[in-house]
Amino acid sequence: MPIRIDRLLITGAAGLLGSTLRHHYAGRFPHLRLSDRAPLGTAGRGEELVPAELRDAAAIDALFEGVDACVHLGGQPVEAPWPTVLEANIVGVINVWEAARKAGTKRIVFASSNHAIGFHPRSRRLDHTAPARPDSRYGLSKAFGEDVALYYANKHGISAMCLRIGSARERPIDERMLSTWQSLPDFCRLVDVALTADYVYEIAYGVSANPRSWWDNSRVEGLGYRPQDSAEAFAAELVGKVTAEPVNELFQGGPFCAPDFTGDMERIV
Ligand code: 15L
Repeated sequence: MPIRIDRLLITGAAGLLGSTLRHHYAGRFPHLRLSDRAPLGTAGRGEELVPAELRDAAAIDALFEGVDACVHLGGQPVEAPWPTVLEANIVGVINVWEAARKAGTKRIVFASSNHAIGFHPRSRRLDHTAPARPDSRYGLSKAFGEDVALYYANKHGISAMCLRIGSARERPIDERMLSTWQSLPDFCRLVDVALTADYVYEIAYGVSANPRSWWDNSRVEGLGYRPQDSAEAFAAELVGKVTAEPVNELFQGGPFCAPDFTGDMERIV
C-alpha cells in the first residue's frame, strides 16, 4: 500500500540535490522538514528548518519526531579519511535508521552512490541485484548504508529505496558521465517514484536515459521511473575527455578508483 506522507524530512537539504528537492517539493506536502549542518536560509510556507549533525543521536531522534518519510541525502558526499566517513556515513546512518524506528517513520529514500559498486568493470552491465564492490572508503560506507536499509526494512518494516546515484548534476563534464549522468529533473522523477511506489526494499540507479549507461534500471522503471533526459546530447564535446589513470578508466567508479590504489588491476576484474 502506498504510504501517506504528512511530514517529509529531507536531510542534506542545503546541498545541490537537497535544494533541488526542496524546490521540487515546495507546497507538495503539509509539512516539509529540512535539515543540514550548513545554513538553510529562511523557511518558506510549510517548511520547518532543523539544523542537526548526523553524528548526534539525540539531535537525530528529535529530527525524526512526527516524520512519515525521509529522503536521506546528508553525510560525507565524496572520499575522505576514515574518521570523517565513520562519523557522517556510518554512525550517521545508524542514527538515522534508529531514529526512524523510534519515530515510526515508514519509509527512507537513501542517497547511496555508484561508488558502492564502483569496482565493477565498465564492461559489466549491472542491475538491482548487483553486489556491492566499493571503490573507496566513501563507497564502502554507502554499501553499509544499503545493508542498514535492508536490515531495518526486514526487521522493522521501514521500507527503503537505495539510489545508487551516478553523477547527478546540472550537466555531464567528462566521457564517463555520458554513462553515469542523471539530470536534476530526472533525479526528482526518481525520488517521486521512491516516495510513492509500493515496495519493501529496492535498489535503483540514479541515472538518466543515457544510451551508454552501464546499468539496467528496469526494476525501478517497472515501478514507474521514466527518465526524460540523456547525456548523449553532450557526446560530441565529451568523448575523449578521460583521466590519465588506467584504473579509473577500467572501472565504473572512475576517479574514485585510483587514489590510494595499490592493488592489482587485472585481478579485480
Ligand atoms: C558521488 O557519489 C559523488 O557524491 C559525486 O560528487 C560525484 O563524484 C559522483 O559520485 C560521480 O561518481 O560522478
